[in-house]
Amino acid sequence: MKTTLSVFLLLSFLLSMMVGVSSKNVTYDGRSLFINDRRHLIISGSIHYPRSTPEMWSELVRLAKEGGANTIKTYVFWNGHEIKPGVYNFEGRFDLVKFVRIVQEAGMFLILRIGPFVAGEWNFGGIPVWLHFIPGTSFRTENDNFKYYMEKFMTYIVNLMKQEKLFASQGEKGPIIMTQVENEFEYLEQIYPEGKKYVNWAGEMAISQHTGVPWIMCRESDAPGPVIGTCNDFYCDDFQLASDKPKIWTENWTGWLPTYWAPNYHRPSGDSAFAVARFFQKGGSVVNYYMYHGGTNFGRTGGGGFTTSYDFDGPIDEYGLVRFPKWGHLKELHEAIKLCENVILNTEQPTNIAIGPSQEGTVWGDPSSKNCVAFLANYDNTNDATVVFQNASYDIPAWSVSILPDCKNVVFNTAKVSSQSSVVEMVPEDLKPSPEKCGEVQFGGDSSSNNPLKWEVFVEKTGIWGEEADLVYNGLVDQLNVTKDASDYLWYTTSIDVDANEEFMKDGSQLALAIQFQSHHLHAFVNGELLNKGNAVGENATLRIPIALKAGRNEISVLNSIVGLPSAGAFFEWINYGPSNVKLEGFSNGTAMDLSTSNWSYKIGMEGEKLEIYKPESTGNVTWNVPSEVPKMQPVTWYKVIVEEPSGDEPIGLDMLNMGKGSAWLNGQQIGRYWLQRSGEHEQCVSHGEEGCDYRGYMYPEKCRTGCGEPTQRWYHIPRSWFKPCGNLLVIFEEEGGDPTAINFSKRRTSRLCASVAEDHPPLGQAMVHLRCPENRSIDNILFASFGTPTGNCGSFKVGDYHDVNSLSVVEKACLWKNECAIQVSEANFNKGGFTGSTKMRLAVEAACG
Ligand SMILES: *C1O[C@H](CO)[C@@H](O)[C@H](O)[C@H]1NC(C)=O
Ligand SMILES: *[C@@H]1O[C@H](CO)[C@@H](O)[C@H](O)[C@H]1NC(C)=O
Ligand SMILES: *[C@@H]1O[C@H](CO)[C@@H](O)[C@H](O)[C@H]1NC(C)=O
Ligand SMILES: *[C@@H]1O[C@H](CO)[C@@H](O)[C@H](O)[C@H]1NC(C)=O
Ligand SMILES: *[C@@H]1O[C@H](CO)[C@@H](O)[C@H](O)[C@H]1NC(C)=O
Ligand SMILES: *[C@@H]1O[C@H](CO)[C@@H](O)[C@H](O)[C@H]1NC(C)=O
Ligand SMILES: *[C@@H]1O[C@H](CO)[C@@H](O)[C@H](O)[C@H]1NC(C)=O
Ligand SMILES: *[C@@H]1O[C@H](CO)[C@@H](O)[C@H](O)[C@H]1NC(C)=O
Ligand SMILES: *[C@@H]1O[C@H](CO)[C@@H](O)[C@H](O)[C@H]1NC(C)=O
Ligand SMILES: *[C@@H]1O[C@H](CO)[C@@H](O)[C@H](O)[C@H]1NC(C)=O
Repeated sequence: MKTTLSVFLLLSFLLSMMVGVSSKNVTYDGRSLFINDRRHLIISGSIHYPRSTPEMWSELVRLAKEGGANTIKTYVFWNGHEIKPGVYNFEGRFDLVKFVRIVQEAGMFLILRIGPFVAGEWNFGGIPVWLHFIPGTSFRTENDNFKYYMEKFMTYIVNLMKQEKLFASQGEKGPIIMTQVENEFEYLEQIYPEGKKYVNWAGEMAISQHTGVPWIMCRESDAPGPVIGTCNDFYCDDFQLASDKPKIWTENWTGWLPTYWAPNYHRPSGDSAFAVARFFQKGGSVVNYYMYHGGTNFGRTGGGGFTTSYDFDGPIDEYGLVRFPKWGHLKELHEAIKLCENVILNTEQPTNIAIGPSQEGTVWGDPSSKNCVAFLANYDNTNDATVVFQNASYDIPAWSVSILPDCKNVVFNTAKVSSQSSVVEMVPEDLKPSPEKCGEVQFGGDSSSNNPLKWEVFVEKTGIWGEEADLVYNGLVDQLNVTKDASDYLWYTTSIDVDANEEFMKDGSQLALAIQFQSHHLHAFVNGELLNKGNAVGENATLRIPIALKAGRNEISVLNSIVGLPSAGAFFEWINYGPSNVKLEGFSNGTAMDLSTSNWSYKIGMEGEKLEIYKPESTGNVTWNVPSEVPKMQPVTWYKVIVEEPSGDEPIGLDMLNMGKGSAWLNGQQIGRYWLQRSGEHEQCVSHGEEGCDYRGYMYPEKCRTGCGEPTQRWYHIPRSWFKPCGNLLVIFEEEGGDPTAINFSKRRTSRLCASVAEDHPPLGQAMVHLRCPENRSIDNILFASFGTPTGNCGSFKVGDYHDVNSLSVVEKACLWKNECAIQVSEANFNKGGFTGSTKMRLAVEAACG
C-alpha cells in the first residue's frame, strides 16, 4: 500500500459524496450505542491481528462469534505499518483491511483502537523507533513533531478504512462502530507538561476525522467533548461517567501481562463471568474481553520483558484452541445476557431492590408481565445466600450473579460452571531430517530410516566482527541510541594491557569485573571466553564476575541484549540501556580500575543477523560447520537443520527446555525470542489456574498463578502455515549455551475432557453434561463417570458416599465413539438410590478424545 496521502484524501472526499442515504452514523446516549437507530449491548473480544497469522484469522473470529461475542476489538500497530516515515506496510500479519473484512464477513462489529500509542505490551507501545530519533521529539505531549506524525498516521488509517467503506456510517455493512484515540493517558496528565492540552488536541483531531462513529479514550474519565472515556480493569461495575455517555468497559482483563520473570497468570471463569454480569447489572452496555485471543509476539514485536507468548488466559488460547471451561462458561453467560437485551435496553430506569446485606437485585421491565428481567447478585466473597425475590426463594452462591430473563427462572449463575474443562497436552515429536527439496532422497539413503539430524553450526566472533566497529568512543554509550533497535544486541569491547610483573599476576588476587547495567540481560567475555551472565530489569543492577587476565593484551567484550523496548510509562522512550559503569576490582591494594571512560568499540547485532543467515535464500552467506558431535553449552552460536513438517494437524510449539536464551526462525519467519528464564520458586502459585483457584473475592494478578520455579515460557508457537511438507529450515541463535539436540516439535492436543454438573444446575430441569472433542476426533474412553456425590477435580475424580453403579454404562452408551454428546443429569438417566430430600446429586465425567 504505497498510495500517496493526497490520493486518499481525494478518494475519501469522493466517497463522502457518494455515501448513500442508507448510511447511518453510530451515535450514543447515556445508556448505550445506537447502531442503525437501534440500541445494542456490545460483547466484544480483543484479537490483535499481528499476534496471529492471516491463515488463523477466520477461525479465531468464528470461535469468538460462536462464543457469543458480537464485536472484535483490535489496536492498530503503528510501528508495524509505518516502517519509515511515509513508507507503509500492510502485508501478511499486518494486512489490516483483510482482518477487518473477515470480521465484516462474519457479521460482527469492530472497534478500532488506532491509538496510535497502544501500550499493549508491544515494542515501544506501538510508536515507531524512528520517531524518537527525529531531533526535538517527545512522545504523547504538546510536541509539534509528535503531533504531526500522529495526525498523519491516524488520518492515513482513517482514510484507508473510509476508502474500503469499513465504517458503519458508510453503509449497513461497515463493521467499524467505534474508534479509539490515545490510550490510558489520564495518569500521565499531571506528569507530562501540558498533558491536558495534548489530550484535548488529540480528541479534537480525532473528531475532525469525521468518521461518523464515536471516538473513545480508555482510562480517561474526563475525555474531551463527545469523546467517550472508558474503563480498563478487572472490574468496572462502579465506573461512572458524565450521564450523557454510555458505560463502556474497553479492557475486561481475562488474565494478566505475561513476563519472563513471573509465573503464568490465570483468571477463573467464575470470576470473569461475575464481573461481566455485574457490569451489565449496573448499567454497562459495552464490554470487551482483553484478551479474547492473546496470541503470540512474533519476531521482535514484544514489549520490554514480555514473553513471546501473549496467551493472556483468554477464552481462545495462544495456539487458537478453545480454552475450556472459560470459553464455554462465558458463551452461556452471553446467551443469558442476550435473552435479556431487549428488556434491559428498553427500560428507562431499572429498579434496584434490597434482597440482603451483601446482595443486590436489579429489575428491568414490568414485574407483572413477561417483559421483566432480573439480575440477583451476591457479592459476599465467602458466604452463599438464600434470598427472596417476588415471593420465590433463590440460592445464590458467594460472589455470583443469577440471571432471570423472565424475573422467575434462573437460566444462568456465574459461579455454576457446567461447561466441560479440557486437559491440553504438548505431545513431543522428534525433529525428523528432511531433504531440502521434496522428492529428493536424504543423505543418499532412505528417508524413512533413522537418519540422524544434520545440525550445522556457525559460531559468532565475540566482540567486533566484520571489517570494523560501528562506533568507537571513549566511554559507555546508551544502547538504543547506537542500535536504533535494528537488533536486540550491542557488543561493547575494550582491552587492557597487563604486564607479567604486575603485583596481582603474582599474588593470586581474585579479580572481578563489576558491571552496573540497565535492561535486560548481559554476558561478559574475556579473550573470547564467556565469563558469566546476568539480568537487570528497569534498574541499575550490578554484577560482579570473577575474571582471570593473562599477561599481554586482554580483550573484554560485553554483550547486552534488550528483550523488547518498553511499552508504557512516563517518558518511556528516554530509558537508557546497557552498561553505565564498568570496573576491574580485587587488587590487593584495595583500588579499582575504572574502565567506564576507556576506549570502547561498538558493534551492532550479530554477523548472522546482518547476513540474514536465517533466511533460505541467504543461509549460505556464512560457512557452516558440520561437526561430528553437535557442540552444546556454547555461547553465541547459530544452529541450523532441515526438517520435515510434524505429523498431524495440531498446532505446534517448539520445545526449548534445554536451551538458554536467543531467537528462532522457521523458513525465514522469526518465531520470536526465547528465554528459558525461571520464575521465583517461592512466589505464590496455585496447582491449577482454573480449578485450583478460588473464584471468590476480588481478582488481583498474583492470585491464581501457576508454574512457580519453572521456565516462564517453555514452548514457542510455530504457526502451521509456516511449514512446507518438507525441507523446512529451522535456525536457532543461542546466546549463552544450550543443547539443540533436545529441541523438538510438540503438538498441542486436547487429550481429555471433564465435566461435573449438579442436578439443580440452571435452568431447572435442564442440567446437562455436554462433552465435545476437537473436530474430527471422537471420545474413545470414559475414564470416570459417577452420578451421585463424587469428589475431586478433573484428573482426580473419586466416587463419593453415593454412586449409581450404572453411571459408566449410561455415559458410555451416550458418548463412546462420538465427537460430542450430551447427557441429562436427572433421574431420567440415573438412579438416586435411597437418597431423598435436599442432597443434590451431580454427574462427574472424565473422557479421553482419541
Ligand atoms: C472483565 O471480564 C471479567 C469476565 O471475564 C469480569 O469478571 C471482570 O470484572 C471484567 N473486568 C473488566 C475490567 O472488564
Ligand atoms: C454522520 O457524521 C458525519 C461526520 O461526523 C456528518 O458529516 C454527517 O452529517 C452525519 N450523518 C448523519 C446522517 O447524521
Ligand atoms: C407475593 O405475596 C404477596 C402476599 O401473599 C402478594 O400480595 C403479592 O402479590 C405476591 N407478589 C408476587 C409478585 O407474586
Ligand atoms: C543520542 O546520542 C547523541 C550523542 O550523545 C545525543 O546528542 C542524542 O540526543 C541522543 N539521542 C537520543 C534520542 O537519545
Ligand atoms: C544508573 O547509574 C548510573 C551511574 O551511576 C546513573 O548515571 C544513572 O542515572 C542511573 N540510572 C538510573 C535509572 O538509576
Ligand atoms: C593498585 O594496583 C593496581 C594493579 O596492580 C595498579 O594498577 C594501581 O595503580 C594500584 N593503585 C595504587 C593506588 O597503588
Ligand atoms: C580506540 O581504539 C581504536 C580501536 O582499537 C583505535 O583505533 C583508536 O585509535 C583508539 N582511540 C583512542 C583515543 O585511543
Ligand atoms: C546473502 O547472500 C545473498 C545470495 O548470495 C546475497 O544476494 C545477499 O546480498 C547476501 N546478503 C548479505 C546481507 O550479505
Ligand atoms: C522433547 O524435548 C524435551 C526437552 O528437551 C525432552 O525432555 C523430551 O524428552 C523430548 N521428547 C522427545 C520425544 O524428543
Ligand atoms: C476434518 O476432516 C475434514 C474432512 O476430512 C477436513 O476437511 C477438515 O480439514 C478436518 N478438520 C480438521 C480440524 O482437521
